[in-house]
Amino acid sequence: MQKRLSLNEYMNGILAGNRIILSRAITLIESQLPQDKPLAQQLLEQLLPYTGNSVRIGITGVPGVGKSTFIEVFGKTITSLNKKIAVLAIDPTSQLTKGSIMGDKTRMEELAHDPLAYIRPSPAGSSLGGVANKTRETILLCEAAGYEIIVVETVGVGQSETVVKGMVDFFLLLMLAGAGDELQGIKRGIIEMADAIAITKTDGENAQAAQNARLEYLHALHLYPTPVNGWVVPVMTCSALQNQGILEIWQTIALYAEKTKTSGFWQQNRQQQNLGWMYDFIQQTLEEDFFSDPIVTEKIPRIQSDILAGKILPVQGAKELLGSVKRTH
Ligand SMILES: Nc1nc2c(ncn2[C@@H]2O[C@H](COP(=O)(O)OP(=O)(O)OP(=O)(O)O)[C@@H](O)[C@H]2O)c(=O)[nH]1
Ligand SMILES: [Mg+2]
Repeated sequence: MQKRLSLNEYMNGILAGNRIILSRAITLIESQLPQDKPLAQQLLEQLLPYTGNSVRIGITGVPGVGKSTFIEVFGKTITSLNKKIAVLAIDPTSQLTKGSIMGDKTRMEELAHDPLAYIRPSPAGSSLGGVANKTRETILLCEAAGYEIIVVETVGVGQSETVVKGMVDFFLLLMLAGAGDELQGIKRGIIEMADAIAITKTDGENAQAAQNARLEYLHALHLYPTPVNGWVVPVMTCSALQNQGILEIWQTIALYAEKTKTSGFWQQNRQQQNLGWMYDFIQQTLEEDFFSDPIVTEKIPRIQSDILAGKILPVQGAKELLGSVKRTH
């Protein structure tokens, strides 16, 4: 294992925008080792005053829609405006998209070498929907390191969208045109979460289909109630390949930030997200403590087989396990 730095070394390195130290700090907070937790916690607490000053953007879309390619071009657009961008790519580690990180490394090659950009693939771990456990903390570290725009990439296949929506300011849904789609298997709830829809790969033969799709999605969006923040969700078209429409998407996000900061929605949303974070943390901690309890670990195999054999009711098994844990909280 890599040697840990001191609290001050992490602090100073991050505040100076040192990417190597930032990476090491993220590794520290992602660590499952109990002895790492106090230092990780202290670091986050001390960095808190330097956090919060970014635009946090979630980007989602079905596998292959073009997320990584989009983020590469989007990222270059941001850095060409002389702004710093961090990309947190969730590695889905699922059978569905195995090896996507390898692909992403090559797809975001140019951005990866940009001194104003930082790309961090995170292991999805076992947490809900494959969103890395520590993505929220990682966002804070990146903010302290001076990243003004933070992108969280998630694969649009499951519950991960809800989780990511709960940690970003703006949620961008990438879609394809002309897939003869009933909204392409994107669940209704995800459309509802979007702050903008971008139809990507609007180039070549796809161009006309994209315009049609745009109208279709606009129509579909009319069926939803207007969002509480008063923002009218735009449907945009873009091509990452031809670098078209990407700057406009950034401008739309910047406009959203401006409007919602003025109205107060931006701040309210972050407050609510912080409450959500607390409740998630409680849930996670209780669950982790429970399943790492030695008595639980010992009893689980027997109770499982009793349930499989129909000897006891699932609730009975659960009660026995729950009852055998010493409460420490
Ligand atoms: N024509 C065209 N092709 C594109 C565009 N953007 C991406 N592609 C192609 O679409 C394919 C998938 O792109 P990715 O960026 O890997 O898509 P992804 O959504 O990140 O995929 P996963 O990581 O597997 O979920 C690649 O072959 C890209 O070259 C575009 O704007 N136009
Ligand atoms: Mg990708």
